[in-house]
Amino acid sequence: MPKHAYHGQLSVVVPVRNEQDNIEPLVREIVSALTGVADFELVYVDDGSTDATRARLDALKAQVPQLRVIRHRTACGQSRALCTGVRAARYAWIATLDGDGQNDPLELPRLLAVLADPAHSPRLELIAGWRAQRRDSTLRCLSSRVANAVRARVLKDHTADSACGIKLFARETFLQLPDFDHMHRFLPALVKRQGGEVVSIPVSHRARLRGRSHYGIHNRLWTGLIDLAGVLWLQRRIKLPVIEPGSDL
Ligand SMILES: Nc1nc2c(ncn2[C@@H]2O[C@H](COP(=O)(O)OP(=O)(O)O)[C@@H](O)[C@H]2O)c(=O)[nH]1
Ligand SMILES: [Mg+2]
Repeated sequence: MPKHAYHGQLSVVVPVRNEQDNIEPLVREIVSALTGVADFELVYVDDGSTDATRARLDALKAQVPQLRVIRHRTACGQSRALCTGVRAARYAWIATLDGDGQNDPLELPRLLAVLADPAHSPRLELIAGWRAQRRDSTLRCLSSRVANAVRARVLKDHTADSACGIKLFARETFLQLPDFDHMHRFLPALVKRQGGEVVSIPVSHRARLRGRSHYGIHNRLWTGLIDLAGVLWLQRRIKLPVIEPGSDL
């Protein structure tokens, strides 16, 4: 029996900041991708957007009964927004994807199929998307490739694309992870650190059609290097007990 059983119920958490024109198309795509596949709720976390994101979400709630909206009064970053959504989620398994439409919601049923396969390991706690063909600028693709190579080498997390926005994971697992800004880029290493298994699945990736990216070289590369050192330290400072059978848990 897997530690975190999947019973066909899924919470989809989408962190967004200033994505007004991406809200409606993506909500509709997610609903159509999951209808008949899972019993789902859609939790949008609006991280202090200053555009019409909130108004668009509120307007959609009347039409999409699965939609819940949580709003941070001021921006606290993507990791915190994800965390707020996971805490609020009702179901034991969480899917997340970028709110800008770069991840295709049709990949969600593919990730769920991995989970539904009875042959998967009982310790499988994270299924991570892997953008084999990124649709971003040459500079972004190149910097992502270098960052992924350095991270995989330093952390030995055996993950090709740690920061891919589309992922499926056990809620309880996520809630046990260390909580820091930018932690969402290190989920595979952090899940493995506490004994969970992770698989990467190649997923499609799309160009951003509306709005613009929130990350640049400064907040991706330099912050990323500091975070890498932090995650390495966390990896070295964990001790996982093996609980003796017969213990009164
Ligand atoms: N909640 C929250 N979400 C963010 C923030 N920055 C980016 N995002 C969301 O994270 C996703 C990916 O961001 P994006 O700027 O497209 O990054 P890129 O695809 O890596 O260039 C999108 O859904 C953004 O709306 C933030 O500060 N807070
Ligand atoms: Mg993007």
